[in-house]
Amino acid sequence: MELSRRTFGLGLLAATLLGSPVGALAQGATPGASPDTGSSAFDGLGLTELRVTITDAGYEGVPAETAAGRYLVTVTSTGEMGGGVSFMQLPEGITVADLMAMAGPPPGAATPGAEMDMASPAASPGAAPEGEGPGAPPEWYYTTYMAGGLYGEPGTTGRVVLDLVPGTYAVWGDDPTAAQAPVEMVVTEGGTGAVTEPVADVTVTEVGDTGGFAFEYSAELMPGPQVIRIDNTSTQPHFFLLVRSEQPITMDELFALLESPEEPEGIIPVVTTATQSANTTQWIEVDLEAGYHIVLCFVSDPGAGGIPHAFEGMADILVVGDVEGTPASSPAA
Ligand SMILES: [Cu+2]
Repeated sequence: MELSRRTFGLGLLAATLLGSPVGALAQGATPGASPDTGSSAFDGLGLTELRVTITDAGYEGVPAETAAGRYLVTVTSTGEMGGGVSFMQLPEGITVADLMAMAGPPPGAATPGAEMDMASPAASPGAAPEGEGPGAPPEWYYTTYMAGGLYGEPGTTGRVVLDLVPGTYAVWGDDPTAAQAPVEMVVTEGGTGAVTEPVADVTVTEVGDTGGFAFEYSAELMPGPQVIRIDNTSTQPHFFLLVRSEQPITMDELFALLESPEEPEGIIPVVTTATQSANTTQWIEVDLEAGYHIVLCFVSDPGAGGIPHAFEGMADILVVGDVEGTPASSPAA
């Protein structure tokens, strides 16, 4: 499973955080994403609502057809594993079945011990497979419309505001190896819902072109609840993975962690969006503790041998709030 995630462009840190028992354990020990409190900064905007439940087998609440427009998507994860809800348009001739096959057979799948070999440093994200190799996303992945979405840790509810334009979508886990079966959803013309813009506390702009990408921040992230707007103005799709580090961490230590075959310790999931294509915007809400945070994107760059964006500039360490003199793991005052 991690093998396929890796060949799809995810590092071990992400593979560990996205749906592994370790991520779930960390989540249970020290909640990152907040349990549903019932209220939301997105309330009262008059947006069309879509409530999606992630189970270990698939999705509930995804309509076969819905009208184009701006949506408030509430994602509730009730299974043991968690999973993603990603809204990705399928190009003509591509079906949801094709989607799950697009990772291809894992290289060396027939070789006993292949999984162990993949855990060696030589197979780290820094030595990512070629963009055109088996398991690389297909070309259309970089041009199709992806509205974004949210990853749901087990037992949590999260909200995201995104735009659904007309077309045939796969609602899926943002990962060909995800446990959840993808669902097809047709978005028709003529939505009449509101197109209100949520008020954002911080805008994160994803910038760059093949070979170099970055997250730019309009303001510092602060402890407490806030809305983050994410604009992708770059030339490739991205996701926004935010985790908290219980210990202070440097960029050198972060990259050592990304290269390491060891499972990371003291890394608490906070929020992970589904992948959004170029020229899209989505809004998420987070409730942050003070402390060291890490922002990453692992979409692979086909123009640079399939290297994950994290190694092309999309890796940041953000100090949220005042952590001087207090352990980074302390709750926000
Ligand atoms: Cu990216």
